[in-house]
Amino acid sequence: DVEQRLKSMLKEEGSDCQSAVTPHVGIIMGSDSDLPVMKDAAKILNMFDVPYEVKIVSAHRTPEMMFTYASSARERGIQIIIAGAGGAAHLPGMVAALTPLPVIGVPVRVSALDGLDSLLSIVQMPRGVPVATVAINNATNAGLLAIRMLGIQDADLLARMSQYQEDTRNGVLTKAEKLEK
Ligand code: RP5
Repeated sequence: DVEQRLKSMLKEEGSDCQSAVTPHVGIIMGSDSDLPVMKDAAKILNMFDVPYEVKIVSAHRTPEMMFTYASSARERGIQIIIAGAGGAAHLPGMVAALTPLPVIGVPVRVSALDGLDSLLSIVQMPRGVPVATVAINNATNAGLLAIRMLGIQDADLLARMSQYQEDTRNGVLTKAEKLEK
């Protein structure tokens, strides 16, 4: 199943996968073919020790499941939904229409249109139904954005985000120094 596949993918990359009793973030995607992209969101949540769940939910192939998932997420304790899809990528927008929770959309590059189709399908939401859209295939940023949102109510998490930013900055400076030598 998808959680097992995610576990082995993350294990190969040295990132521990936690299975949570009460997930705070729901990572959903239209197809298991999105997993190689969407696993990067899980990696970030692992890094920050935030419990999450991962599910395949398709707006087109399993619309009833999408309805049930989105309309019950809040009462199950989910605080943020990260939704990835490619092509006619309706999943993030439809989920945002069905829940008051913040939804982060990840456009997955799948087709001949190089991901532009996915990006526009997700970002061009009508007024009143927002989806926070990250760059094409950038599930890492979806994970980081979720951490920042959760950090509003969690000072420790926000401090760790500041540390992450400092580490990122130091990484760039170290590379720059090496180039100068
Ligand atoms: C979308 O169609 C999925 O999110 C996926 O990105 C794309 C292709 O799905 P598969 O045909 O690979 O299952 O709904």
